[in-house]
Amino acid sequence: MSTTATKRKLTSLVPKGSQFSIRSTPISSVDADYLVAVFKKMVLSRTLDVKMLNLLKQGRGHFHIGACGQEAIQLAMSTQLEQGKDWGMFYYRDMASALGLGMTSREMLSAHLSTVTDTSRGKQMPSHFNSKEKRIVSVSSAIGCQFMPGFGVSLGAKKHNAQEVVYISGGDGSTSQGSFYELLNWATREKVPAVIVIQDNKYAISVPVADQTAGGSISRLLSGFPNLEILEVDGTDFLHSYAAANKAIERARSGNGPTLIHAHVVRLFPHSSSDDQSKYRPANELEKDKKYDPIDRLAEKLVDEGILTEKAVQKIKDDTKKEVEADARWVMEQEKPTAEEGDSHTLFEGELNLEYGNYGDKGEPIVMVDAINHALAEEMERDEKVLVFGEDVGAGKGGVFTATRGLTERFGKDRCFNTPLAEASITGAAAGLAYQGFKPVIEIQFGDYVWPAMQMLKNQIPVIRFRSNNQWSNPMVIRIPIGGYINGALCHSQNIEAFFAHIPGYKVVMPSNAADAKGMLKTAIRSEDPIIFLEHKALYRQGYARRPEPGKDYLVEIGKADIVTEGDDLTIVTYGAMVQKCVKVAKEIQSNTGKTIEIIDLRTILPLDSETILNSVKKTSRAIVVHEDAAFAGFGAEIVAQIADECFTYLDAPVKRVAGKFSSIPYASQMEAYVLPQDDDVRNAVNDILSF
Ligand SMILES: Cc1ncc(C[n+]2csc(CCOP(=O)(O)OP(=O)(O)O)c2C)c(N)n1
Ligand SMILES: [Mg+2]
Repeated sequence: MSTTATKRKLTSLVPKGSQFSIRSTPISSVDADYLVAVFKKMVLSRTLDVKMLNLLKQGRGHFHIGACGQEAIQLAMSTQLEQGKDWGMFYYRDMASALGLGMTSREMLSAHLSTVTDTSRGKQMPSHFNSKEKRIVSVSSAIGCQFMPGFGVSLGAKKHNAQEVVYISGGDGSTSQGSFYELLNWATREKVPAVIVIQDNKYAISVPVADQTAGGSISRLLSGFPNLEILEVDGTDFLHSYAAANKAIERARSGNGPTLIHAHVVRLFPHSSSDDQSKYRPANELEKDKKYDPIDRLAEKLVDEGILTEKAVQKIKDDTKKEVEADARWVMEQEKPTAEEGDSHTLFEGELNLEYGNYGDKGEPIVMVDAINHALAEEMERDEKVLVFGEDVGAGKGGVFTATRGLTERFGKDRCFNTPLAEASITGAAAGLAYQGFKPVIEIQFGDYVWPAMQMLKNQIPVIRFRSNNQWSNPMVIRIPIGGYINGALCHSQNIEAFFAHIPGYKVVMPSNAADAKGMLKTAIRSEDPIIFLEHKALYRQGYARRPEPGKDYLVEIGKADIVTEGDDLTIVTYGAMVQKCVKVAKEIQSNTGKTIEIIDLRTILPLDSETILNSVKKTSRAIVVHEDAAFAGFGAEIVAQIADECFTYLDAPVKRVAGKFSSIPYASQMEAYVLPQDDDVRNAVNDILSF
């Protein structure tokens, strides 16, 4: 460490002439004990980085990604927040942020060594911080995954009116993700209590900022956002960072809206233990960065001010090293999770304690879309935490299919509201609101437009329970109109159940009539898992999908198929809009041949009610699977495989699929009919298999 005699003259990392620059807080106005405590945390973070790298060299652990060089801004933010009240929506480089919010050295080392004391219990890589108690939402590896959930948490904070502040953090590279701009758009529109900190270490792995960001400066790029305060700081200078964090936190706490802090930092270690930065960074640049080591910079100030002596600084480093060594020994003595925990906490493992099947007095016949509307209204009435939002769902239109009509008028626009036209925003906000204890019931306008949300729908929502070892969860309902037969062409006809059936962490539901839709939606809203609720558009107002309206206590169990007709000669497994086709054909066949067909309406795709299917096939010895989506790699393939596995010796005929062609859906009626399964296809298959 340098002495006063060799004091360096560093120019600020903030570019000259920045319009967002802010004055540093004078050291004399900050409590000396606080500064020493911060310094210790900085040293702890660094010591942990070094220790983990050493453990790796010894063959202990598999991976390291560090905060080295970025500790000052992280601690300036996190130590000015209130532990357990404010929120950390971090990324993997935030070790000092996580320590600042109260996570411990033992927790960090436990994550490195995947022991039972790791807060993710070995599910996540190290530095994927997680602590419900400290309100640190389990970090994803996926860049930008924290942004929209961070917005959702801050929207929830605003709804709770709890003066909570949400610290959302990311790297310079992460600002190229669409979700970053989606965050800024909605956060500034809502003036949520968020502090967004971009830790600009000039590289995204090997890609320099100049190749990443238009004009080379993220803060300059954002200057047009209304309600957004932008501050640009030298993030290696603690007191400069402190000033910005202080101002931003104060602004958020007092309800004045979000701040973006553009913090210039240095990445002193390679991107990760899998990287060698000397291959792409010039040696003189690496040397120069070392001069900006935030630990040296703060130490120098503390010594200059007489708050610590150089000896005391050294003692802090030595003592911290001893503590970390002792913690590492302690962690090495902890047990490892069992192999069988490897797929635990994929879904909620407790009891829902719901009573199913209580239809009540039969009401007037009702179409499916109205049944959905009534289920939403009843559940919003029952539980004020239920929020309904999406594109066009709010007052006036009530959704393009009218499923949410009247809800804003009845429950207010705090509970049923329009969102920006951005599916990643809708799903991401829902995730954050769920962490805040709300029950989001969101609408994706068409299944065909679910794809912009896939980062949230694959890497965040279904996996948060698993990766946080059951600390965080995302109970919510994602309603999605799907399906063809409406001249909807390529982008208003898609069937998407097979995609979601392949993602652990969801339940996937697809009702075929109004009563099931109402009962299953109500169950979904009372569930603890994220539920993909697929609504076939062609059924919304279909006469044959009408049912007498069940009462408000009617719940249908998710995961239980319905035997629509019993039969002895053939089993048809189907769901959604195909159920009616099968019922029609079965009736004809029975009246023509006397043969009886057992039709199973799955109602739930995931978890699959294999038991009902297999028992039926063992009874009838013949099976056909009918669905609208393409046969190739469609969901029917799974059902057929299970029948082949379990029922081979019972079968009297091959198991056949009736399904769509492997094609996009065309617009013109004759071509749409050619691509999608028709009554004749079902009839022919039934005749083939019955006569085999
Ligand atoms: C969506 C996504 N794409 C690619 C990656 C692989 N990846 C991991 S870190 C990283 C660079 C991130 O750079 P930056 O945001 O500047 O953060 P830094 O690591 O520099 O702190 C990349 C490309 C990823 N994790 N997620
Ligand atoms: Mg970077």
